[in-house]
Amino acid sequence: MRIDVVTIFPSYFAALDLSLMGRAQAQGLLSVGVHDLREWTDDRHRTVDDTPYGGGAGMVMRPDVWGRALDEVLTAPLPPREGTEPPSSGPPQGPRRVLALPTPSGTPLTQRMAEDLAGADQIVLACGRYEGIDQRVADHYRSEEHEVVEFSLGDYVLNGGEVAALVLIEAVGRLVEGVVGNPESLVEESYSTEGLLEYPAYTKPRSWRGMEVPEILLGGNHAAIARWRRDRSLVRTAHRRPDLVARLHTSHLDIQDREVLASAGRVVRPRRAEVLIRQAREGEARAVSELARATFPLACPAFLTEADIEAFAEDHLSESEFARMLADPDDHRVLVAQLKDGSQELIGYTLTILGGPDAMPAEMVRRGRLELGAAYLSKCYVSSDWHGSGVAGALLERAVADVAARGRNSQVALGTNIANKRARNFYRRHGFSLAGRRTFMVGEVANIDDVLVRNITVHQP
Ligand code: JFE
Repeated sequence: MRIDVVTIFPSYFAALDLSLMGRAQAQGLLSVGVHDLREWTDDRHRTVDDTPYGGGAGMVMRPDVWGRALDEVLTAPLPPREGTEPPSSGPPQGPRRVLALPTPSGTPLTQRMAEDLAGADQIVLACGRYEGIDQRVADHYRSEEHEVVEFSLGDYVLNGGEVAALVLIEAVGRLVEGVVGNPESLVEESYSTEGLLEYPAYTKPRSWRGMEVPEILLGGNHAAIARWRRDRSLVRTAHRRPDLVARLHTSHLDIQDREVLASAGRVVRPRRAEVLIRQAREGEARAVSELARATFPLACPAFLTEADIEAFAEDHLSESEFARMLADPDDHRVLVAQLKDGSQELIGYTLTILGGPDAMPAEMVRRGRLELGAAYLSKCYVSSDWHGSGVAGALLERAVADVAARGRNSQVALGTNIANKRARNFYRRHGFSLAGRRTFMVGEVANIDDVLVRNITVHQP
């Protein structure tokens, strides 16, 4: 590939003789020509700028000087492309020459653009200074023979195009075949990591200034390491680049991906949303009761009648019952997941009972292998519109962390109907294991639950 740069500061480009770019030039993979724009001036003072038509601050670069420079550079003969035969039929194909103009008002340079530009035969970079180059220059060269790209690096203002040109040359240059010695290190971009930020990297020493390399990276469990790295990528992306989360292909995200994103406040299914997981406030008894009544029937076994369900809701899920619990945050922890949109809708909640000898239903304590004083996760529900979003897993982890932070309990226990396979898998994935069974009556019918427990100090998400 041939790269030509036109600038009033050729010395900026000395950096291209170093490192990878220098070696690529020595090997003939890249050929870079740097030209001083002032060679194409025609006055004693070698003038390249003038005052702007229409008034305003600063100076603008003259199109006539640029036109003479670019005509010459864009028509210079290029060596024939390696490994390609000229087409035996059809119109003769000229080389692909791209004129690239750095400007703060250009299209932000992306990896995708760099990949595309790596297929050009020649890239000519026209580096402006002052307030930029007369617009007619870009407009003139946009034609059959030339592609013109006006690009920026991002939303900040530089003093001229030189630094942006160096960035483009490096981003494109390393994609040219042979420039990067180990092509594997080009980017590990599969369709599943596409659009995510990189996970953090660590090397020796293992302990540095009191900071340890994450334990998981020291073991040989490659699947666990891959999962951990993916979680770190997801959390970073959610926090630092919400714009990237908004463009993720949600079909490439598994349920744990969704849970990790939801925990970081970004729900991607069934529709993208921002979500806040927080403790319920005292004034919210009505809203939480409504959510509880709407979600409770979803998890009820089929043999329960509507009357049974209604009676249960009346006794346990009423506004006054939640008002009582919300007034007692020492023993009753209610977390809610709330949409951060105009609706402010509550879409999920957990209820955990921490304290006292009667935290746990009596039949669970008798039947299960529970430590006395385990916290009881009584409810973990998400409204049906948001099933599969990851919100339930995010709520559950937050509820367990909340119990851990209170410091009174070493376990969290819960009961889930033996027929509910999805719930069992969900809790297993979150570190719960079977501790026993319990039977209790709902109206006339016996209901059998698995009793599941998780030790809150062991498993960290
Ligand atoms: C030039 C300048 C104020 C230009 C025309 C040429 N991402 C990015 N930021 N800044 C640039 C690119 C850039 C590129 C080329 C440039 C800045 N300037 C300075 C200053 C307004 C301008 O508008 C001249």
